[in-house]
Parts: sequence; C-alpha cells; structure tokens
Amino acid sequence: LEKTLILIKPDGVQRSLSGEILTRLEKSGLKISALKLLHVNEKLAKEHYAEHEGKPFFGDLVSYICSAPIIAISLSGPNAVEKSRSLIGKTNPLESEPGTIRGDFGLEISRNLIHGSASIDDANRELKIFFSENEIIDYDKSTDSWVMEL
Ligand code: IDP
Ligand code: MG
Repeated sequence: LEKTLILIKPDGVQRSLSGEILTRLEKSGLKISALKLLHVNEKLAKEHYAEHEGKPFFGDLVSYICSAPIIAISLSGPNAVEKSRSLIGKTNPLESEPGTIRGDFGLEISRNLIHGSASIDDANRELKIFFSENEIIDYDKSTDSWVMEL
C-alpha cells in the first residue's frame, strides 16, 4: 500500500491545530501507519530538506522546523501521496483553496503548518529519515472494505 510522510510543523503544534489537521487527513480514509512527536535537530532538518539547500529561504526553513516539536506521521492508502497533497493545498497558503489545510489555517508561505511528501520516491526517502522499519505498522481495519474496493 502506498505511504506518505506528513509533518505537522512547529506552528501547527504550537497553534493546537494537530488534532484538527490529523482529523482532516484521517477522515479521508487514509490510515495512520506511524506517528510520533519529536524535536528535530539541524542535521535531520537539512537531510529532510536537502533539495532546497542553497535557496534563499533554506536557513530560515531549517530554523523554523527546528524551533519547537513537530509531529511526524506515516499515512497509508491508495494514492496516499497525491490525496494528502490535495488536502494540504498549495505551498503558499494565500494560493491554497479554502477547504484545504493551508488555505483554511495559514497566511504565509514560511508558516504553512504542514509537510506532505511530493512524490512516491520522496515519500520513501523521507519516511526512512523519520521512522525505522519496525515503527511503520501495516494493519487491517474492519472498515477497510468500506473505504477501498479490495
Ligand atoms: P511543499 O512543502 O509544498 O512541498 P516546497 O517547495 O517543497 O513546498 O518547500 C518546502 C517548504 O519550504 C515549504 O513548505 C515552506 O515551508 C518553505 N518554503 C518554500 N518556498 C518558500 C519561500 O519562498 N519562502 C519561505 N519559505 C518557503
Ligand atoms: Mg516539498
């Protein structure tokens, strides 16, 4: 089953939006396959955001992600990557549709509340940064056949 990495960023946790954000993602039918609260250090932040190294916002992005605890989540389900990106909205909250997480709760690109992997390859790379293999759990729910045509 496809998996994606979600991070509720420091502003999401500080603003007590963790529950609201997770509720929206979970209600889509995507299944929580791992979850933890952690305080990211600089090394881990730079590894996660390696593709942005050298960009003007890189330093601020790393300090933002390291500024307070985050919640890392693995979500599983059909098209988990694309579905969660659509629930999250565009990178800039100003361009995100109402009804998306960033569109409803964010104002600025540098405080956009949540990360979601952009591709399946990114998801597999990023999940390894935040979770060991035995922390990601595949399990059945009695509602699976009501969410997916098995
Ligand atoms: P994404 O999170 O929607 O995939 P990316 O382009 O991968 O967006 O950028 C990663 C993160 O870097 C964004 O979520 C945002 O926190 C930050 N970021 C991206 N572009 C800018 C910018 O122009 N100014 C400030 N921060 C930015
Ligand atoms: Mg990205």
